Amino acid sequence: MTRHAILVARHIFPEVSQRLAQHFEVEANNAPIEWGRDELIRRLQGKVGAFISSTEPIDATLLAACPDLRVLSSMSVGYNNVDVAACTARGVVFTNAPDVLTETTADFGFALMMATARRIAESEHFLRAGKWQRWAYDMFVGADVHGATLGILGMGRIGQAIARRGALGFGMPVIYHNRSRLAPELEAPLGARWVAKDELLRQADHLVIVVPYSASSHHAIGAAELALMKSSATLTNIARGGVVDDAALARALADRRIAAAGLDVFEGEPEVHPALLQVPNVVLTPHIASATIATRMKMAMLATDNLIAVLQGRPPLTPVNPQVLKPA
Ligand code: 8YV
Repeated sequence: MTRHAILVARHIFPEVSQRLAQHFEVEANNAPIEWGRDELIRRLQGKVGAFISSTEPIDATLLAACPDLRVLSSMSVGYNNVDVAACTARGVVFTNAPDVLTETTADFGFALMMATARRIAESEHFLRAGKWQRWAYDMFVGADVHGATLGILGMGRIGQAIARRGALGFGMPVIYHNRSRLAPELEAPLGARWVAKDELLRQADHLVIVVPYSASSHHAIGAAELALMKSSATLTNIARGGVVDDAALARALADRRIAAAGLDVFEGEPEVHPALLQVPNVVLTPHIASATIATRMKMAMLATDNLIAVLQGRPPLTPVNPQVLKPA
């Protein structure tokens, strides 16, 4: 019996290809580079499945050019790079990798928010530059995290995990804005309160953005929204570039419209808006919120298991378009 041919489109733990090779003919990207669209289409010829990440652009044109594809498995929770409706229309199963990264990503979001509030990166650069000569009462004074109002935009699994850290660990009153309200039994232990978006912006001392990117969340935070925030507030974005208007944010930071920002994601990353690189009151990290060895391994293995399951005719663990699955 001929074995299915599949593609591992990103350089990843060797365990992924090793596991997949037990079942399939595997072609893998063994270099730490992204394949461009044409290269991806070329490599996908004859492949029934592919292991991807959140950076491969999957749209109707690519799918039409790769007619053998039956399943695409991403090792990411976010999938704004994938046209899921186009996958569904072509009968291609698409799976993502939720849950396994929730706590790790929340740890990072909280750490980035704290680094932002307490000016850790800015003061470290100062020290490394040999500028530290004496103690001063106002040297790198920042904002308290404990007891401050934590505002969360997007209250999915990661938002709730951040709320838990704030409410239970740091005594922070939690307010949030989300399309839908949490069930009362989820709100109660966190003391979390749903508020309108404007109220969230006006009241938050530390605003953390965890809303997925879509046409409706594009520039959800722009100049008008930043203008509503307290001048002492911080903003942390661990969601996706494009949810925040980076140019407007850079202006707000330069004008001290808000105190500081922490950004792990950027519009057009890995490019970073040049104005953000010029302002001192922003902590910049290269999209690493889920980056612990244990969690990245879990994400990769979940994506691998999803791929194997679909190609062996079993239901995947975390399908995004389960309606495509044929009844056994
Ligand atoms: C990943 C992420 O690092 O899961 C996501 O949506 O943004 C990150 O955890 C990256 O996207 C891997 O594909």
